[in-house]
Amino acid sequence: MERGLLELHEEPERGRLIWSRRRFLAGGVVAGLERALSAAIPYGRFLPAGLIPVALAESVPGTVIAQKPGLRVLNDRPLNAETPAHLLDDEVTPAERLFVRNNGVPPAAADPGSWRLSVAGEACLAPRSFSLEELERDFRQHTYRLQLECGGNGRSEFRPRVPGNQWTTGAIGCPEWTGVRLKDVLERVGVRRDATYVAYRSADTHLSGDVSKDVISRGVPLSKALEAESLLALRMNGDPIPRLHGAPLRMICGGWPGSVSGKWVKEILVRDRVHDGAKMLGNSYRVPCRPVAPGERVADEDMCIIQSMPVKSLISHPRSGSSAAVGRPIEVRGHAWAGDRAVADVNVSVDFGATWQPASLAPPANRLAWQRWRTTVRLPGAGYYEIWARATDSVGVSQPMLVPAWNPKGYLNNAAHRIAIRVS
Ligand SMILES: Nc1nc2c(c(=O)[nH]1)N[C@H]1C(S)=C(S)[C@@H](COP(=O)(O)O)O[C@H]1N2
Ligand SMILES: [Mo]
Repeated sequence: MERGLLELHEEPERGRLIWSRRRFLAGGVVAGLERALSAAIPYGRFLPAGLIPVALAESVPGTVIAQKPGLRVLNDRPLNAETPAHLLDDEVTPAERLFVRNNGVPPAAADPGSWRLSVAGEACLAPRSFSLEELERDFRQHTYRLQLECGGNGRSEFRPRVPGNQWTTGAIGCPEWTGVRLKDVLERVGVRRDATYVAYRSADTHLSGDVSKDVISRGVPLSKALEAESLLALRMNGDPIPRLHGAPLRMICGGWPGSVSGKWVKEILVRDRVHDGAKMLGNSYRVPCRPVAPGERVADEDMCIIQSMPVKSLISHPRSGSSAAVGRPIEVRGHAWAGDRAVADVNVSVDFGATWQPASLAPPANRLAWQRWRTTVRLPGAGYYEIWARATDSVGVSQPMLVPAWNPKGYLNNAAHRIAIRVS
């Protein structure tokens, strides 16, 4: 079972072992932690009261999927699986390391030769359909690396707990997508002046078996759909899109919650209003427009649709829980991303946030692609350490150290990533 970092607080036995009731650090608390970790904590004096060491909170891997060795399955109906951070070290996420988030049952393997995309909706001037061959032949193909992050990535850390897949940090990836620009297709059909939203409908089927129900049908405002990087993708990493990831045709709008990037797309709808398809309303992919108390019930009209995802980073190397030799500098690297924005800097701490050192940060391969960062850290002696990484976006917004604003479905947790390292 998955465990959030905070869950150990709720386990009285372990909690007593770790923290005194008074919740401030007595020397004895660090000693207790050192016993639990079987290691000294050289920076123990900086350990924030109440913080559970990552090494004590990390979960055991669950079941795996054949095509995706190492991924943790969170649910097998519908299939949902996340990628451990150390398997996200590639610049371009390979298919076998991309998380899977299904809301329903994927369609059976489709024949790309007979697949048709219909483009319609009340604000579409000349509705028509396209074969995939027409999309490839009659439109310019564009290739971009685009981040795909589930809006619920990090959900497992919200308290009180919220329903849904208990993602830790692994519902993120940045494959390379090739296809036609949504903009070019919309230009071909023409859109009315009152066009406001562009949405998808897909071929997957509802878990209830009711074929009249859409599993999920979401979209983006016209302005996002018209961006150069918004694609109807036919290929992922140079190959036809894998079945689990939306073969043969998928909408991709990078930097927004993954749910706007429809898989197995059959229809594009140009709407004259905010799209009202499945999972556009209620608590789905919406958060309170203003902060609420944890656990509070929020009225429908006070919920706002998630747009750009917030700034975030991941430590993809070294692997959490690994060991290093005394005196050896350690290369630390990962990726950082910031939704529609770029990342401005990434800082790393090895002393529980007392001091930070800047990492070098590469520019994105293109807009909406994650950015590689790296640095070298020195750990002063044997013992237990945590490496923390924290990114800041182009307008100066940083990741929080703690879980941000609670919301009913547990979206947008961009708290800084922490890994455990033992030096011996
Ligand atoms: N048709 C369809 N599209 C979908 C989904 C789905 O269940 N059905 N899941 C969405 C969600 S919530 C996410 S996070 C991404 C996940 O993409 P992936 O499974 O390729 O990683 O696809 C989105 N597109
Ligand atoms: Mo998602």
